[in-house]
Amino acid sequence: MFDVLDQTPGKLGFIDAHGKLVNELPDGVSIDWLQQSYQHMVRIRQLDKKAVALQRTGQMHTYPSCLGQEAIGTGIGMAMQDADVLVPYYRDQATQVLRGVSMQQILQVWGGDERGNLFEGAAVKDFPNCVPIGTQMSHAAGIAAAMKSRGVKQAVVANCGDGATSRGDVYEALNLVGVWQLPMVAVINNNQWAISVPRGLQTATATLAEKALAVGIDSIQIDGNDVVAVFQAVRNALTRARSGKGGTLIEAVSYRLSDHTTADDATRYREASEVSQAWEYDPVKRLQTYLHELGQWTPAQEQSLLAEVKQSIDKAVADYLNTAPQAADDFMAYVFAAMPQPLQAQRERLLARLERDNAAGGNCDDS
Ligand SMILES: Cc1ncc(C[n+]2csc(CCOP(=O)(O)OP(=O)(O)O)c2C)c(N)n1
Repeated sequence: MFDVLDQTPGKLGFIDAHGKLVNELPDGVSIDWLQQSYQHMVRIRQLDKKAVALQRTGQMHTYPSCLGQEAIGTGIGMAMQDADVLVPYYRDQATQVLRGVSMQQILQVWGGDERGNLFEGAAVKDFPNCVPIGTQMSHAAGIAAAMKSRGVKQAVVANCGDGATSRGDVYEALNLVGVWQLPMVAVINNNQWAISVPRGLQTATATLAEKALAVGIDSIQIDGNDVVAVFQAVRNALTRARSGKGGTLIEAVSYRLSDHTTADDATRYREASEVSQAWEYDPVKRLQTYLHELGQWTPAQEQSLLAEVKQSIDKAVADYLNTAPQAADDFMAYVFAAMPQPLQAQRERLLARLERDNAAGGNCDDS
């Protein structure tokens, strides 16, 4: 069962689990690039830890951790251009922050405040977080179709988990990408588990990348814990997509080191030995080891990075906790350009009821 994280021959990788170079680094991957990517992965790991702590102390709703997936999100974000569009799933925090979404906005979304999904201040035009499994793939194919019909040199990146590949939406989207040659890069974050369902019970194929054969698009399986492999595969796929050569499916092999969400307890269905084995493939540690052995990352640099990251996360948390609550009727505001009459009537009833409850001292009257 747990054999997919080893170095499968043919899987694209540059820096292995021990922090050793196994392939020549691609163009554009300098020491500075590696240090930036490393720093970002550390930032996201710390943000993730803080989000879980906020949930445990009643200051955050259900949160999907991206622990162990930092290289996937970072590699994608480093490869995308501003004009490209990200259609994320709920473990894409690392890409979103690289795309200009603030850490406060990330916390806001998972704190139940949809205004975090407006991404105010971000230069890019990405899509909001998607919780229904796999639906973002169809949205992305639609956006890619619009780009193609407008003749613009842009591409879409959409991500999903391994479990999502068992959903019709994902096949339908990929089929469209193939038949219409759409500029879309689909990344499967294969973290081995769909809540308690292991990868082996999701699908009978040997790899998830080979699902691309059925729809006639290019595909590649990569080491999803190697930020360089993710960057190189996504950058190549984006270049192909922007130049009219169609879509690519990338299977990024990784492992979910956390519970599925803060509402889950993975110890009920997963062996501790499997998780500790997976930690040996930690994407953050391997890049640190590589840089350290080159003399390009010191304990002093690590300390100052952690101090700087702590300061920026503390500020994001304070801003998140101090944000005035969202208006109660806000959730009705974004679906229709002009609110239909029945919804307008419901909105008025809601507002009248809140006014009544407030006048009664905040007691909710369910009658
Ligand atoms: C359409 C739909 N069905 C079911 C769910 C409940 N659900 C939430 S996460 C999840 C598993 C997803 O697994 P995977 O695609 O592998 O992504 P991962 O969470 O492991 O990253 C399910 C079934 C949902 N959110 N949407």
